[in-house]
Amino acid sequence: MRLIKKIAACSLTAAIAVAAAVPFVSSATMIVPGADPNGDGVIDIADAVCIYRVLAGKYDPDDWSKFDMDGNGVVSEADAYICQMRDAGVI
Ligand SMILES: [Ca+2]
Ligand SMILES: [Ca+2]
Repeated sequence: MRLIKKIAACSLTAAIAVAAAVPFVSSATMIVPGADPNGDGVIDIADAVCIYRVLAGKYDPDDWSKFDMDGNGVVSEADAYICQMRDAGVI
């Protein structure tokens, strides 16, 4: 009985981990074409820094679409996270 509980707990943990990872992978792999905050043709950590500068109010861009990496219509930390993931080679 105790072994069954452990197996069930492990299975539940694995299912939760997969469910938590799927939204990040699916949204992070879908970078909108043309989205490139600093416009240098490469998505890297410098783009994440640009997004954080915008979010901090240090920079007011003319074209917000370049900063919306996932194309959800909102520029947020998630867009900076996508740049960091690309820079790290995860996506
Ligand atoms: Ca760039
Ligand atoms: Ca976005």
